[in-house]
Amino acid sequence: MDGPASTKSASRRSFLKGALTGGAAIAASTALVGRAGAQSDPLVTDIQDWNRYLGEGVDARPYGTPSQFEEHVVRRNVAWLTSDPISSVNFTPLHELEGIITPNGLCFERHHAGIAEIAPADHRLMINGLVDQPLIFTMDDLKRFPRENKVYFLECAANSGMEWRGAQLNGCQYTHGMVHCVMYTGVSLRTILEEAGVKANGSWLLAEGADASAMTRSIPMEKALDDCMVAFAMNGEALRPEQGYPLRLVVPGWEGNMWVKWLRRLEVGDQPWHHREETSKYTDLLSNGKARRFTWVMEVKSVITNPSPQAPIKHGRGHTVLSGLAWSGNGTIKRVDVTTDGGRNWHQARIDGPSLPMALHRFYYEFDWDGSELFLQSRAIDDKGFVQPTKDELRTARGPNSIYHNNGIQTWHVDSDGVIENVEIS
Ligand SMILES: Nc1nc2c(c(=O)[nH]1)N[C@H]1C(S)=C(S)[C@@H](COP(=O)(O)O)O[C@H]1N2
Ligand SMILES: [Mo]
Repeated sequence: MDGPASTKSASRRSFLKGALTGGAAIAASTALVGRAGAQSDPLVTDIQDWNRYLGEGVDARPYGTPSQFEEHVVRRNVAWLTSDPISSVNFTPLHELEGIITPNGLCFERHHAGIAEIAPADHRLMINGLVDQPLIFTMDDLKRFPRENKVYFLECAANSGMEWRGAQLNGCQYTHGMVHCVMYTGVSLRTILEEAGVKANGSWLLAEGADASAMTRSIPMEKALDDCMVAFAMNGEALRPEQGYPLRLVVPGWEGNMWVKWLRRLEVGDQPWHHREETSKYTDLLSNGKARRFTWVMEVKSVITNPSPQAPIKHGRGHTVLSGLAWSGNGTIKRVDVTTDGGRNWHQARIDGPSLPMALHRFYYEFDWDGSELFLQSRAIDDKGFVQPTKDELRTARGPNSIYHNNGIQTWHVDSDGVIENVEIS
């Protein structure tokens, strides 16, 4: 790397320290990462096409899409996974995203029978079972109830599932990309249930989707009345078909498979309907052959999204921004620690942006890379005091046969060229 940014890392380190504590003014003469000699750069001195010709008018892009230069920022799937029963899944490109909100077109998708295409005028939500009055709502009916706006993450219980036995997939998109976080608009489930009147013995709720899988999930009434929603919008616009248009269930902090898409029926009962569900698919098998059931909360977890295998360090040594995501189904993230040397030294990361319960949190750690090999890890702690475990701790607790609910600490190995690989260290 050329320019002043690559010289004298020691003095730059002290500059950085000053900058971060508000003392930037004193070091105005040494640019942090800028370059000298910009006057000889043709991109600065010459007239460019975008400067010379008129651009497209306001009628050219009635629904905007990202820049042509961002074409690589897409959901991706893993070919060898698709013949498996846990098929029909693609992954959020976490390493390309900023902040805490996932753009609608990049939210990972997981379907059991593909995307149902439903005209909102033809959609109905029915409530039956142990209620005073069974009811049917149209979408227009639902939009006459008071609304709420809430930001939540949704994580599939199978996220990081391929990583149980060891490092597998090379990129946080694949190891951690079955998570997204959007602002939902909808009606609280409590409002809908109160409209129908839940009978005293109504302790469970069955939620059913209108897609060809007719997916159903049992949800304890306590959770249903607490913070669940029936949502019709995400990030300010109607739900995307992939995410359950026109209506989906939102079950904050709990595993993704309960968030029934294309929601068409809610049945109140006095016991769970587990015999009708594919519980085996979402049950953690312990080494003694017993199943770990009723594990609905997605526990505290984090991952460094940059640098990472799909986002290597290309700028060489010097000022480096480490960035990542942390979340907990139990509440907010109180703290994230990061290490660059495989856990010998931990540093408290800076959480930036909103800290909302059961939503993604964005963290940063700025450091001066000396070009030596690194082992990057992050470890999140939530506001209930839960600490993200190591993968070894998880395996000791649950044995090697688990797939679901892997919230273990992820390690990225950075070599001296800045190339990054998914590894495990112990
Ligand atoms: N009706 C219906 N709802 C569904 C599913 C489905 O296949 N059909 N998949 C579930 C699973 S396993 C997950 S992880 C989430 C994924 O939500 P997303 O596609 O919006 O990311 O939806 C859940 N809701
Ligand atoms: Mo899932």
